[in-house]
Amino acid sequence: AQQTPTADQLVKGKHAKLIVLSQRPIVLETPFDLLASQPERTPKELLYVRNNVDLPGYNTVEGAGLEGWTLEVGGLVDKPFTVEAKELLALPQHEVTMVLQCSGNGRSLYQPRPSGNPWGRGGVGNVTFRGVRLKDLLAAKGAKPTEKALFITAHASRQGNAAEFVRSVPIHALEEALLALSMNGEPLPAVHGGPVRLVFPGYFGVNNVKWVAKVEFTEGENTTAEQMPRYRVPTIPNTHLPFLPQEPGGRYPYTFANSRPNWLVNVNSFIFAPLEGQTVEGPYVRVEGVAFNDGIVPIVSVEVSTNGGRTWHQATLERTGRSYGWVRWRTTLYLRPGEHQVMARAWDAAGRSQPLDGNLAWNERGYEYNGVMRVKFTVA
Ligand code: MSS
Repeated sequence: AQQTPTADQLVKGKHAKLIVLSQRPIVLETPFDLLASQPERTPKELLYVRNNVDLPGYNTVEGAGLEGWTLEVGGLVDKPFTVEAKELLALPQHEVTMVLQCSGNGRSLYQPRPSGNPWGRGGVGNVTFRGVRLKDLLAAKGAKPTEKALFITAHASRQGNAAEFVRSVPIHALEEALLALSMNGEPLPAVHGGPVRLVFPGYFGVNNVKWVAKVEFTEGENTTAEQMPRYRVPTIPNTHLPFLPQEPGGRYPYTFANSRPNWLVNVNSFIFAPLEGQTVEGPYVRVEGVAFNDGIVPIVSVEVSTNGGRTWHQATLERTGRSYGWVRWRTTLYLRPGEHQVMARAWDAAGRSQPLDGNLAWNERGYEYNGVMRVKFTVA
């Protein structure tokens, strides 16, 4: 029988305990206890990997050479241009800490199980990217998107015969779009898109195109598979319904008109302590975790419940204000010896929160799960 290679064998420098969801393309999930062990920032050894398309030779957490890498900027822009990646080093650098989360994160919590990689909750991390803002590059080159440009469409490199990987996001994302050259203060790991990745803070993982080779301003969304029918959820367009609930297990005839892409990250929170199945000392029990949204408005509260959601108790947020990174929260509960279940639910300033029953958002590919997390543990 063939042995499944471990994560560190598939990607040099990754923690051996990352869960191999797929070898080709490479998909590695961060075990939840390891994610929780680094509540401030997710180190490169632990950060999940999701490739739809592998780039041959880029399976390492080491940086990738800038030499010879070029970026083409075109489409609906008054002055298309090509730039050498190393020229980016001479432009003003900007830093952003953001949640990088696969839109399939939490998929295995949907019932029945949708198609796709069976992510638990470990397809996520909190990382700091540094690089050049796309708008600063445009300004430096004296180029402007035309009025017809409604989307930014990014293409990954096809070197080594890689299949195409293309994603489009709304032009609004130009405000924060960053051509990232480093992550967590080190050269951007090759497996995470080095030497250059176009990141969109507040947007789901899929939109953050690794190994970016071409950026186009376009009138419409791209029509390749990663934009349609994949990475979308059913909705009623031009309404503010976040998703159109489906009969779990059913099929949906995705079109541009009856669905929307996995763009903005929805409100979510995770409980990092206690962990599922743990036994902790009582009666005072520290409960903590993280919460995040799309960064457009602040997270304003996280509440926890130990009675199945009948009553809720406010946790303390580590900081306030808008953020693309996650915010830590904590509280102390008084609990009797025995078994308990704690739930956590985040709210943002726009009144957006998480469904108690995450299955409400069931969709056939299992995207955008943000149901309230429940953890069972024992107080000694
Ligand atoms: N990019 C490219 N180039 N390719 C691929 O495949 N994928 C996606 C992004 N980008 C890709 C890209 C996805 S899908 C995700 S999540 C992300 O990425 C991840 O990241 P990392 O770094 O972690 O690996 Mo889902 O929504």
